[in-house]
Amino acid sequence: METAAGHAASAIHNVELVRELREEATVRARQALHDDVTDLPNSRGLAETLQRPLFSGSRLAVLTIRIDSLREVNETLGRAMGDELLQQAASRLSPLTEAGWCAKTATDEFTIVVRGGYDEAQGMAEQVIQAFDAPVQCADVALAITAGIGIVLAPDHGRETEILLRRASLAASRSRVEGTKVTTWAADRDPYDPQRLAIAADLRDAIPAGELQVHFQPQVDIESGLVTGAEALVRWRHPRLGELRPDQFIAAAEYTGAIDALTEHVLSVAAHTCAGWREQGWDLDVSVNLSARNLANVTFADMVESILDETGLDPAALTLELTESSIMTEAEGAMNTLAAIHDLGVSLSIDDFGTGYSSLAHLRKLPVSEIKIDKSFVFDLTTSHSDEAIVRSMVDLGHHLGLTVVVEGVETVEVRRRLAEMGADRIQGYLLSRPMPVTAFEQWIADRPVRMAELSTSEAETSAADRIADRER
Ligand code: G
Ligand code: G
Ligand code: MN
Repeated sequence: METAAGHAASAIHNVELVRELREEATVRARQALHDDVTDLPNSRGLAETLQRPLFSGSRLAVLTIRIDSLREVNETLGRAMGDELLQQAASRLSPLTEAGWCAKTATDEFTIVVRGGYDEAQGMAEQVIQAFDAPVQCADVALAITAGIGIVLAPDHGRETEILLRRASLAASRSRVEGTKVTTWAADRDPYDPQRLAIAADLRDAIPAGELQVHFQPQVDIESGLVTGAEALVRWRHPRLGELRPDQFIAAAEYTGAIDALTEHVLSVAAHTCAGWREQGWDLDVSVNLSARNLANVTFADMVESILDETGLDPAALTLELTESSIMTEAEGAMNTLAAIHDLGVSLSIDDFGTGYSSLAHLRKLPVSEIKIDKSFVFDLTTSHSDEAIVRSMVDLGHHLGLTVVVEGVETVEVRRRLAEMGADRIQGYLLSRPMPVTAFEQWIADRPVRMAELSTSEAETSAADRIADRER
């Protein structure tokens, strides 16, 4: 009897012991997978969550958000305030995605994962920026949260959480270094990346192998709605790595010297394609991106000239785009090349305008006829007073200098409307279309108003206006 009672008692005791142990194990497991300060999953917790979707090859966008202001808050207001800042940041970030998909992956870093690719990543980055728009209230202090965002895409940039997190974090640091809000990880800019060297080596054979393709993104006259031309954008169908975007290989092309052949290829495809459009009566222009290295090549202008000869393209229909920084760096030789291009009757455009340091005085000296306002100023045009003021003054500045003002990154009807009010000349952006292969471009254009060689302008304008009104209705 006594032993039975004793057994019963120790059985109860054991049950409790087991329960306590189990609870403690759960707490420990939770701690191992969670961050103390915010109670969000840590990198190990995130790795567990992502294991299955990554294994099955799901497309995921991973955004690492580095809180730049944390350090200053810790140092000036103390750790407790820093923790408070992180908790508030966590409560703004975690509702943006699925439960468990927002993690605290380092002392000053959060990581958000969403399903999808580049566009979903950009969309989420915008939501993050908005979430941090208003300062957080910690005790009695309003603290601004400043952050840099780094993006990686799975499976393109990696299939393991550890690699993805490292790359996203690297991209987030670049955002801070370069003063951009959002940076997508790029193989050719990752100093630790073995793939970068492979890409550089593969590039030499890519052109003869026909792996480089040229996509076209339309540009439209903002007033008439007429399609006026397209920007040619290179794509690389890598046999093993899939479709690569220019930011994954242009830098490699520059340092291996393959950029000359690459530019020649893109230019020749673009010129040939555009000449074909013009033959069928479409009065379209084409823009091609150059890199700084191209200008340093003394035979570059000759190459452009022979492509014009071969394709029969009117030089006035060709625009070459250069970034501000590429014009500024290669000083001497660049100026000669620019002058020679200008003498051919080819137009020059300053790409990503507003992101470099070209002085007004310098701009005046260049044979430039167009500026392209960088998309980073355009995305928040209707919500940010400073972006709106910047774009407005860039439009005015361009017009004062007698330049055509093109605005890229136009994604919404509201932005287009605002730009029309500001008097911008032409727009390009996802609102019209993404860059597309030439066949898709020609289909796209088939049911839109195109600037025609024969058609009188007023006739074309009427049909364009009607169509735009129809679309907006
Ligand atoms: O869509 P998108 O990813 O194509 O372009 C990314 C960047 O790559 C842009 O800044 C664009 O200027 C650049 N780019 C696209 N095509 C070319 C090209 O043929 N040559 C050079 N030098 N840059 C390009
Ligand atoms: O730097 P450059 O102007 O050449 O950039 C062209 C790049 O901009 C290409 O990568 C193209 O895909 C991208 N792009 C064009 N329009 C839009 C847009 O409306 N939104 C976004 N996010 N990117 C755009
Ligand atoms: Mn461009």
